Amino acid sequence: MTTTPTDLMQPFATLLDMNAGLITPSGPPMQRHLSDMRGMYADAEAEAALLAEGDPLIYEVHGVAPVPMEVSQVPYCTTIIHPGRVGDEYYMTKGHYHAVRDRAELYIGLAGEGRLIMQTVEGEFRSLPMTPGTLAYIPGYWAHRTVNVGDEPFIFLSVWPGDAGHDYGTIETTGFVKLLVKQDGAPTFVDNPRWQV
Ligand code: PAN
Ligand code: ZN
Repeated sequence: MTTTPTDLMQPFATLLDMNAGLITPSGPPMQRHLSDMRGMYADAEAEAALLAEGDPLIYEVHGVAPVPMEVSQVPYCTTIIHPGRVGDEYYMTKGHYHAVRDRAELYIGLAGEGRLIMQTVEGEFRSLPMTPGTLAYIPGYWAHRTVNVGDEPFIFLSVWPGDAGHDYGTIETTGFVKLLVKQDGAPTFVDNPRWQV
């Protein structure tokens, strides 16, 4: 029989405000302003104009659970993507692969309307709509980015294996296969001119 470790971790609970996306208690949120994502939006002129106007807050991440980043743990956090666009392109997260490529993740929609876009290194592309209650499963090997296509904050909870890690560099270099832009008033996918395998 497996015995209990002597340095046994204690159970704990935090409180999730499902409408606001806040977790209590939690440390200070991680904030991503446009200046933290330079070059990730296609319209460089629109990006420069917004930076000159005051560098808008694009998204924030709240309450990564204070657990060791080990495979036996399941850290969690909320992401709040504010409504807005850089040119025609909706506000979005940076997006990443997991550093340990086969690690999966669960996204749980809490508020607002978004899209979860995913791709493989070979350029296979998928998109899932996310609204409150959506349980979106991201299998290993799929890079993932979320996009706010509504007029309110788009908020979701993420849960993932603690050793997954984040690889942002690959996406910073190639971007995603498609951009999500507002065209004729509706979210529309267009090819990313900078995509390269
Ligand atoms: C999420 C993301 C979060 C922010 O918790 O880290 O939504 O997006 P970026 O990390 O791409 O900036 C997750 O997928 N964790 O693995
Ligand atoms: Zn992830």
